Amino acid sequence: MPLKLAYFSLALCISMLLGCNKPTPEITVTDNWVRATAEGQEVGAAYMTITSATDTKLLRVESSVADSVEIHKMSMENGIMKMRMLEELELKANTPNKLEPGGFHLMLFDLKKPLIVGEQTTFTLHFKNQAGKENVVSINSPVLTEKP
Ligand SMILES: [Cu+2]
Repeated sequence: MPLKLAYFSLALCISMLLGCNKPTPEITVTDNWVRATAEGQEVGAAYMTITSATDTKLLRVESSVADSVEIHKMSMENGIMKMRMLEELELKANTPNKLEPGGFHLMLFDLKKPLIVGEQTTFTLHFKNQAGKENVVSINSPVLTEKP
C-alpha cells in the first residue's frame, strides 16, 4: 500500500473512532453572541444560554477580545436598573440558564478593539460542579447588534 494511502486510512480510522466514542458534552452553550460596540467604547457585553447535565457553577471566563471578563447580574430595584458583579454563577442541571440583555450577562472590560458586526470572538468558560469536577468549554460568539 502506498504510504500516502496508509496515512489516509489511519486518519480515517482515528476520526471514525473519535466520532463513535465522542461522549455527549456535559455542558452545552447555545444562542451565544456579543453586542457590537461603538468606536472608543471600552466595555462590551456577551450573552448565551448554558445548559448543564449537572448542577454546576461558572467560575471564570476568558475572552480573546477583552482583558478581563466579569459575570454580572442586572436587576430592577426601586425602579432603578442596577448591575452587580457575581463571584460565580450557579447553574441548575438540565435547565437553559439564560444570560441575556436585562439579566445575567458577561461584561467585557478593556476591549482590545471595537467589536464589529460579522466578526467572531472566542470565550473560554471555566466550570466546577458539586462533585468538584472541573469543566472547560470554549465557544465562538458572533458580533451582532441585537439578540438573534
Ligand atoms: Cu454588566
